[in-house]
This record gives sequence, structure tokens and C-alpha cells, in this order.
Amino acid sequence: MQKESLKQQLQNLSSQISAMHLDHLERKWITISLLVIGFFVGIMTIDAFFHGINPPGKVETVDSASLHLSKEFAEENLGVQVDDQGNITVRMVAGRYSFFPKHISVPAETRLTFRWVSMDVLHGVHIPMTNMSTMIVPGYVAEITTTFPKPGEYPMLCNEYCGLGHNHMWSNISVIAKENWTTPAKLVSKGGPSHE
Ligand SMILES: [Cu+2]
Repeated sequence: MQKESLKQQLQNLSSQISAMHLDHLERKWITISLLVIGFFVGIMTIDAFFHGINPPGKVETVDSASLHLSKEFAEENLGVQVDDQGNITVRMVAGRYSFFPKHISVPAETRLTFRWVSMDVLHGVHIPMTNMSTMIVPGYVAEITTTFPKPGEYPMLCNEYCGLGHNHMWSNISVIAKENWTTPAKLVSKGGPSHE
């Protein structure tokens, strides 16, 4: 019954649209607009399903005002850490106007988990030519898993306007060939820091 009425409504709508007078130019621009929308939806679909670019899927909170007192994001725990199973986690803090630590080295062709927090305002982090791009919202942990396929020097840029020094907010990341990368000895964690 309801299906029938929906079908009826669609038929009415399509007959109304075909009865509507549309100027040739107007029709042309409607078509162009729909093609542009279709193009962008297509790009998003390809990025999501083939390039693995997705919005973060979990919510984890942190107290941005006391990061230095937290177990995980205290200054001595920042940077690259390897746990007992060999999983590599990179913890970084974004603050006006830098990322801390300022420079890190990671191995290529290895799965890396980045955990980002902000100490003040909204920041973003973007590493060109990779799938690394996320907002760093104060009060939340932004976690991204990525792999750098090729060794090289990559910039890390802030891509959310955060104040007058925003355009100077960037850091470096050295991606080193897997066989040449050495575990940062002093940062090998024992069981990994507990999350609070
Ligand atoms: Cu910024």
C-alpha cells in the first residue's frame, strides 16, 4: 500500500519535472553540477575503498591541559617506540607552532601507528604523498596507521589554521630503508605505556 503510494509520488514528481520548462542553458548547468557532484563522490569512493583513506573510527579522550603529567604523552615518552611484539608506535604532540618531537626517523615498508594529541588548539597534520592527514582536536587522541613505501625526507605540515604562526608549523620525518633502521634504544618500552 505504502509502496504503491511512493511509486505514485515518484511518477508525479517525474511528470512534474518533465512538464517543467527548463531553459537549454539551465539544463546544461544542472547537468554540469550533477557531473561535478558525481565526480567528487567518485573520488571519495575510490579513496575510501582503494587507497584506504578513512575518517577515524574510534573516540579516545585525553586531558590536553595536563599532557606533561599523563603517562603516555609526557615528554620522555614522545617519539618512536617499539613494544615487545615489535609493533611501532609514534606519539606526537602538536602545539602552537610545532610538532614535538621536531624530527623523527621511522622505517619504510613497516606498519606504523601514529598517536597525535594537541596541547592547545585545533591542529591538523598532513604528510604529502601519503594517506597521513588528520585533524588533531584538543581533548582527543587522533590515531592513524600507515606505511611509508619509500625512504626519503618527508615534511609534516599543519593543515588547520591555528594562529599567526600557522604557516611555520611543520616538522620533518626521515623514512629510512627497513634494513638500515635501528630501534631507538632508549625508547624501547616495557609493555607499552598504559593509556589513561
Ligand atoms: Cu596550524
